[in-house]
Amino acid sequence: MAAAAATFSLREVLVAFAACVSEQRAVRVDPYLAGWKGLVRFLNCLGTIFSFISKDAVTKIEIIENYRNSDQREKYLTVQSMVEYELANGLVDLQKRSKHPDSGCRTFLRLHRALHWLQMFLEGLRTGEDNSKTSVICSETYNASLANYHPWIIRKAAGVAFCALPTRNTFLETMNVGTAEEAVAMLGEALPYICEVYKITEELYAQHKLLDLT
Ligand code: 1PW
Repeated sequence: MAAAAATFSLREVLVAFAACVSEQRAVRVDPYLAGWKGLVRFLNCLGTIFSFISKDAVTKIEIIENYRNSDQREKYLTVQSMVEYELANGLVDLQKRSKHPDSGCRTFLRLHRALHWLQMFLEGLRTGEDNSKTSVICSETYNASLANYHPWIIRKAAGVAFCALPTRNTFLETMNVGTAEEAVAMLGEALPYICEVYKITEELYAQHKLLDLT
């Protein structure tokens, strides 16, 4: 764990998200998953209490990776091509989860919603006071976003995990980007990329009425 923490830098995550958007404003799946894998490593550095959170993200990443390794891999190159392919071939359960419980569209939507939380959380961290509590920033942003999609039991467990988060400065140092000031500067540089990836995906899902997939 300590060795992983020493070599891991949150910068890798942000570089991956920066590589997501193509010239045609398509969201590339591979760098998106690479960004998420980095996030999972980061969550694991924060302690075992976060493993229930990272476990679900790992499951979702693997489902989409399997599509990327299947015969249909080209269809899953971008989020746009995935949506087009799955909708055109009736591979998405639009009403309720039944024949296609793990469609790419449904699975990706879970990561997309979680990314919104991450975006708000990192923004709160970036603009927060030196001595502000990470646990408060984390739970406020969670309650305003992802919590709306979670049942009570998960909200409760998440709340317990957040209490274990260190103070803002320690947290910024865990990112392994340098000093707290350097980490804040990196966030300022990188957050617009995450916002862009989020915005494009949100618009695509809204356009196809996929934002409520169960
Ligand atoms: C320190 C801040 C880091 C933010 C990382 C964001 C990771 C978010 C993952 C939250 C997962 C909580 C536990 C699992 C819940 C699932 O039920 C839920 N999954 C997600 C990603 O929200 C919904 O998936 P499901 O049950 O509809 O397949």
